Amino acid sequence: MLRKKINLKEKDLLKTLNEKQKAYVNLNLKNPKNGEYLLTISHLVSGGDLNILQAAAEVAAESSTGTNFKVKTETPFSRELNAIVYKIDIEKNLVWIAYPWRIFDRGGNIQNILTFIVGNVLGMKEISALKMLDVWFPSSMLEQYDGPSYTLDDMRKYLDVYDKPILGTIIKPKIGLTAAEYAEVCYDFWSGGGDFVKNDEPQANQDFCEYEKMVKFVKDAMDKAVKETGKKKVHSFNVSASDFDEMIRRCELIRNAGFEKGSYAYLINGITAGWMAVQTLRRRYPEVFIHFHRAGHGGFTRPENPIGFSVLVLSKFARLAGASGIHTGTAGVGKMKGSPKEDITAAKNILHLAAKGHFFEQNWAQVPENDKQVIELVKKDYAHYIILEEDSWRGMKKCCPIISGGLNPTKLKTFIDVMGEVDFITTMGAGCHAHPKGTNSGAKALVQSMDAYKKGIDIKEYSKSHKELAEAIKFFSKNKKEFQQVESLERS
Ligand code: CAP
Ligand code: MG
Repeated sequence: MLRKKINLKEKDLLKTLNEKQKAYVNLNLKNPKNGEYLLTISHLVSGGDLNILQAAAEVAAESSTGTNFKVKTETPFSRELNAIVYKIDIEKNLVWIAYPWRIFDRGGNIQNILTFIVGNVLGMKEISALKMLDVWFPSSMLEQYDGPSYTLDDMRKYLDVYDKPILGTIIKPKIGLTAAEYAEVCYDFWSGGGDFVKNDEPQANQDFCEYEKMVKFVKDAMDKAVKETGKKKVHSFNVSASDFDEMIRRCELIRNAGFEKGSYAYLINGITAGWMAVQTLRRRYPEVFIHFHRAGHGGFTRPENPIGFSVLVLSKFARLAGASGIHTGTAGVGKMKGSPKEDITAAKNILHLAAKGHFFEQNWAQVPENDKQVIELVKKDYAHYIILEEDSWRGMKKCCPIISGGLNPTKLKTFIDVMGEVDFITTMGAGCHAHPKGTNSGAKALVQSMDAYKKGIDIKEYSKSHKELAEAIKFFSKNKKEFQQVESLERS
């Protein structure tokens, strides 16, 4: 009965379309998953006096071949490239749009896709809400895009760290330390047992911390820590810059500063520096971990924003672009807005070879449908490490969730329990450097918290014989709001 009613409504809505709008709607599109289309689903509320289907048609037009009037210059071929509204849910204000992926610039150009599908349409009068919730790439399209090259698996091999998160920090204060002071904090963290240090996202070439000096002193600090601990270390350098030449200059400076391959990563502020920067780094430096920091993403992704796109959409494009890792949020455990449904769904979709999104099941493998045996392996996904190890043609490598933002050693288990697995990098800034006894103790507390988790011992119990952890618990649990409950992970 329900279907009938909605059909009737759909039929009524179809009658309201003008000639131009009709060319962008086909609610009977046969098999949108035939490989011809990139698929999107968005929450859409129309603007002005348009109904949802009219507004959706206007969005499909503006985000593919059209504009506000039907033009005389259309051709039979250009009409073939129209995006098509192929499904709507009137009650939930949801619209599904199919984009012939041939309309996108050849050569794997991510910014071009986003310019189409979340470009002008976000500014149109015809909508008052337009939020892309999920996106689906057919395997026929995946092959056109780079995907990650140097991955978390490579970093694990380099660090010899398996079956637990890579333990990292962000140097704080966010900015203001001299190069020597900065390197000192790196040394304190690494010698305390930490694996991974990153520049904070605004750290660049400020006059009080000259880039060249920072790089050199970090190398000295790393060498000292490696020698003393016998463990490899990694530093992620922010290479976001004023222009590509300067970005490349910084990359070259780092790779010629004597660092071992694998001991450095390139951090790029993907939202403010842009997708061309992300892809330039991926293509020029396939042997380096490309670390996508997403500062500014909140303008598009915050759940209360009616216009933009989801963390899932941003993260899936980062994998397509070839980022080795992207921040995916702490699912509300840390300081940033987020939820398990949003952040964990994003993390799993970029980590695994097949994963359920908010609406689409994304398969990152390029395996023919009739290859049932391999499809089974992909589905189980444990073969991810094997299936791509030997047979890279079979799929797109993993992109590592980077979990940061207000975490501290007392929250590590909470997050792992929400995530349900440990294949990620975690970076704790204040969570390490606010430790009452300083960075080195902060690092030790983090390592101890991880050890407690691995042994299945409650951190309070474990802290009885580990003083740095005890001090961390005392300090961080002072602030009650820190323990705000994490929303349960609703199964989407
Ligand atoms: C974390 C951080 C990261 C945020 C980004 C900061 O510092 O360095 O940039 O994690 O958020 O500047 O806030 P703290 P997200 O560990 O001291 O919070 O990871 O959600 O993109
Ligand atoms: Mg930061």
